[in-house]
Amino acid sequence: MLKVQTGQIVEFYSNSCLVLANGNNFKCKIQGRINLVVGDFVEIEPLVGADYFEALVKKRLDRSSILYKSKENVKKPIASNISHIGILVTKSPKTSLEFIDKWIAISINASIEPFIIFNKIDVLKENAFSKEQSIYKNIGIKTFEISAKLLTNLNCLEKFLAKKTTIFVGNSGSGKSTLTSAMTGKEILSKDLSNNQGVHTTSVSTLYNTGDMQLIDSPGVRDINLDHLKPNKIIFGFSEIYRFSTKCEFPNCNHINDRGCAVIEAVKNGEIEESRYNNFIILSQRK
Ligand SMILES: Nc1nc2c(ncn2[C@@H]2O[C@H](COP(=O)(O)OP(=O)(O)O)[C@@H](O)[C@H]2O)c(=O)[nH]1
Ligand SMILES: [Mg+2]
Ligand SMILES: [Zn+2]
Repeated sequence: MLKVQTGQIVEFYSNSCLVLANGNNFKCKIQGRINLVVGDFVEIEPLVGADYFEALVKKRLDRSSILYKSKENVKKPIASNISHIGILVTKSPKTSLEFIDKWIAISINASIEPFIIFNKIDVLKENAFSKEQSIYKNIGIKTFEISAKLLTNLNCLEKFLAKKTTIFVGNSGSGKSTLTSAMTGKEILSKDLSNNQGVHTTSVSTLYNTGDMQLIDSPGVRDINLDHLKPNKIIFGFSEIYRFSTKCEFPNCNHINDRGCAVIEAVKNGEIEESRYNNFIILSQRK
């Protein structure tokens, strides 16, 4: 067996992980204090004489992207090397436009491409998402309309996701597990095992390799917020607002009530969607 191999973390537990390297899954212990998450590319050293594939993680390779979450000011990585974030949007449960805009801002600030999946079209009238479609197509976001349950339009989505590493985000009940199952052909079980008090939770993050595409399923993503993003970075998640902001008369314009504000002007004449502007203000003024 090769002495040192390069692979990718496909499952991550609290202090061990599963690494896919050269077609084999290695159960790995982690040497020293390397900070690792699902999606990381690593160098491993197989253990000599082990009955099955066991190895030691020696080194992490550079990440192309990383998603963080922060809790009480501690920044914690959740998953890495993601190229795309698919935001699941449904009428029931209702997805707010603020949720969509928050995830667009998180994605763009992490150098990950966001796109939108309108789900559960099987129970909706045609054009039920026309308003949302126009808001997001206008700012250059790719959109899909699917039924994860009836497998409607999944072939378009599949084509788009080829060769990409994607994570689906959405409110509870929006269809993340149904869609992941449909895409991977695997039943996705609920990964949160909690005791009766709901105090102790164990969670596993998984990267599914489905031939052409990679899907990451990480419970840690659920409660990501914008805490680790400085308010002045939020505007990069609103590219159309950023574009106008460079034309404001005063360089320190807060785009709320200032004279000569090109952003407010653009909202007034319909060049910036009102919901996008409102969510920009909410997200950049928080705390
Ligand atoms: N009608 C309909 N129901 C769906 C669709 N996708 C998911 N569901 C249902 O919505 C519920 C929540 O789905 P689930 O995948 O568990 O959502 P998650 O919480 O985001 O993982 C389940 O009862 C699914 O059967 C869809 O395309 N159409
Ligand atoms: Mg689920
Ligand atoms: Zn302004």
